[in-house]
Amino acid sequence: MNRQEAMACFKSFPIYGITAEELSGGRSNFEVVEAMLEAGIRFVQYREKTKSGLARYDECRKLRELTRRYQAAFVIDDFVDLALAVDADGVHIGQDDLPPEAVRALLGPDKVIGWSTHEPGELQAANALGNIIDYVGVGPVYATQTKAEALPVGLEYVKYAKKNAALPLVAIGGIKEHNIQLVKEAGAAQVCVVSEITGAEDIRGKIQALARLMD
Ligand code: TZP
Ligand code: MG
Repeated sequence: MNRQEAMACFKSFPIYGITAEELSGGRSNFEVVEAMLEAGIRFVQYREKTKSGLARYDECRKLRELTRRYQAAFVIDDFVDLALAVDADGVHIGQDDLPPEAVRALLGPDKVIGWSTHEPGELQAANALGNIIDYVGVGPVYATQTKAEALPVGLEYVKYAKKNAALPLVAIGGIKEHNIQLVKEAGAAQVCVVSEITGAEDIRGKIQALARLMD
């Protein structure tokens, strides 16, 4: 799929999926992503900070094939080389990764780039990048064990981003069934829920419940 089709996937379902194998109750990333896709998620990010390059490559080749079968977009956190090697649809990068301009130069014009932002200055920087990136991450909205070192930015920043972002946004961080509606009301049309999904006994049921609350 091309960049435009990948962003159509981003917008087509309110929940954005991210892997977290260590928070998946003993299930593999493959099993969890398959359940995400069956429940309707159409944009999946592979986030794996600690496995070897080879283990990541083997896993992503399988996930690429799986996501393609469901016509879902597949992006990779941090590793531009891995994204190119498995023909992923793009990458997600943070403020401390390669700069977006450098990533765009490596990926070419037809892949998606998402960029994490945590405060108004970073959002303004994202706006100034114009067509280099495709969407911004906004968070962590609430404190989260999944990224314990990151300070929560609260709903105020979601509201600021909704008002000021020139690009689509996805809110992330500590979002769960009991608070997702507040995040929606703050202006997020897309929400990323990690551990509440990967750790759910019934992943499909959890995603459907979350999606209903975003209606
Ligand atoms: N970036 C900001 S918060 C976060 C990332 C990757 C993790 C969110 O995980 P959870 O389990 O939904 O709080
Ligand atoms: Mg990163």
